[in-house]
Amino acid sequence: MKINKNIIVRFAAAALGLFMLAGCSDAIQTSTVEETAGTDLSDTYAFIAKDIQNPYMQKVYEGFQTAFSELGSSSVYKAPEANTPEKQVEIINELVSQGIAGIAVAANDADMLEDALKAAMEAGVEVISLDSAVNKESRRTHIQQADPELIGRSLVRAAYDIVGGNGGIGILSTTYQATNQNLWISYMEQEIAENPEKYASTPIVQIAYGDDDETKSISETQSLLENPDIKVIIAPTSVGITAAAQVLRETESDVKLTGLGMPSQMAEYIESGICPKMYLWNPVDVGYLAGYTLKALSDGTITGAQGEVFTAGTLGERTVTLDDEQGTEIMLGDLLEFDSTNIGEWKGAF
Ligand code: RAM
Repeated sequence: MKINKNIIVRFAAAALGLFMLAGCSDAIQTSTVEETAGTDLSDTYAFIAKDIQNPYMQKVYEGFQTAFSELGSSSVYKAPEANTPEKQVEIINELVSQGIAGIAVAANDADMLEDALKAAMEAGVEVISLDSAVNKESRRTHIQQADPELIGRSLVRAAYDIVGGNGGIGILSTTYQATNQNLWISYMEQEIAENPEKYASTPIVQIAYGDDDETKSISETQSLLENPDIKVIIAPTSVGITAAAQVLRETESDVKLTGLGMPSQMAEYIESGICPKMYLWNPVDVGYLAGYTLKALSDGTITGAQGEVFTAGTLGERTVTLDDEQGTEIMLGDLLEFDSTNIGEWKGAF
């Protein structure tokens, strides 16, 4: 995968208008899991999040719900209390037994959902993953938020810039099995391995796992701060980055922060300089694209094979492409960079 794609550095008016359109058409409350027992689910599509607490996942569901309201079908939000694959299996089995039309899952493990998702597809349920992929046998295709290689390399380059090439990196990830975070971390390691001279004084010193749980992310950040070699933390998770930012503010630490975060949650830390820059894509659009993809699979417009093309509502034409593991994926697009010059424009968006 090449990394010569443009990062959107400044406020992109067109993109902002687009997601506001997608994100605001339906006001929703998704802090609780929606009940499905006893309902006809033959035209209902489920988004299974990593866990119920995560505000990022709720943003993804906003777009998912908007897609299905445009398409005249129903959607439902399901999530386990904690981000374990076992609980996701229970949710999948329950939805399949209730006759759900399709499932998009942000997986808590690449392989452990395989039996349940294969059984779902055999029962005629359309299955895709988003955010955090399942293996290619367990899905028709995957919704890829932005180029994983670009994400990993951009985060390490940002950390390097923040410490001026002099200071170790601590990573605050999610769970040990999270496929998306692990893929991004592998590209962070590759960026350093391929440029040994540049990163000689900016190694990855330690990787910690906050499990996308605020309390654990706070304590893991405190542990990272006990290591005097760490001068910058990369948190490639919206839950982790906000927890780390709180700790850095409260301890008045000189350690800096970068990662993947939602502008609405991180604006104050970007403005104060704790997190000089961070990245994300449009989470609402991730869910919106997933919704249109599931519908295109149900309609038979696509099967999830490489080269197929369909129209994803206001996002326009999308093509199914090969991913790194010879499964297929549909790329959402741009990696957005946020810093003090543009955070004000984005903080009301997501
Ligand atoms: C967290 C989740 C998710 C990731 C975002 C950026 O909410 O772990 O997987 O994509 O952060």
